[in-house]
Amino acid sequence: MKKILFTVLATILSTHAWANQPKNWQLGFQDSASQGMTEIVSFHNNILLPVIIAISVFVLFLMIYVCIRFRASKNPNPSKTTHNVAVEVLWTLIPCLILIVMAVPSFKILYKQDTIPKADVTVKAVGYQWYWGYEYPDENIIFESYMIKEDELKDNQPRLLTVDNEVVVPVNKVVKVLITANDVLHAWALPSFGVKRDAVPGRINETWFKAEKEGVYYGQCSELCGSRHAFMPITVRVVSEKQYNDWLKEAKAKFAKYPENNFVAENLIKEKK
Ligand SMILES: [Cu+2]
Repeated sequence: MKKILFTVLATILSTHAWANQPKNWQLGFQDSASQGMTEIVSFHNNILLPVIIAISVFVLFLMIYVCIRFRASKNPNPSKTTHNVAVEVLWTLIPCLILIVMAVPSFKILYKQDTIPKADVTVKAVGYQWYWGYEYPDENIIFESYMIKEDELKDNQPRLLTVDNEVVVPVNKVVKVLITANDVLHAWALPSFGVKRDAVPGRINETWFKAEKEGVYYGQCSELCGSRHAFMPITVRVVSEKQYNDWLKEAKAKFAKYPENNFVAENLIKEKK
């Protein structure tokens, strides 16, 4: 009984408090933590999966039917028919229609992701071989984020996903992420937010998310970028507005890009422009 209770409790806790990371034997996506990802998951589960299953079952049925009905012993003199206009038109048109049915909602989601609302927080992520650099351009903050090695992990810190300096963002705020790289192609990807963009040297890509739940979220570089590609994880901690402001204060002291006066001067120049 105790064991059952514990399991139930553990399940409840594990679905509420959170670190969102891949789990052993996981099927499907990681839990969504943004509206964008919720839409992607719903598109996948409610439209794509049924269509894929229906097609697979239909083709399987046809193959089994053909194997039995037209086997050599049952059908010694096969038909020599090679063309049938009606069938050929149908098997071209029907797949086209299916693709269109899938494309419309898919484009809707894509365009929505592409329209970035007014940002509350801007974070710049720069891919390096092999770690991520982050900058909060409006806050005079810049830091690097390295993976924690396996033998230095603390309890509950997932292997290959934990970093020393996490990206911290407030919950329920629009976070715009500017993404670039300094050497080769990388990609900044965070499954729970439905976010994945290439980091291209000399070019800035942008994306956004609005995290709906506080917690820690993990992602990885998703563009093969060299021998330590697997060791440049992304960790985003979503916190309350107050905790975020506290973190900002701390981070400004710890990770200041310019001495305070220079930062003010820089902003004045920006405003004048
Ligand atoms: Cu990379």
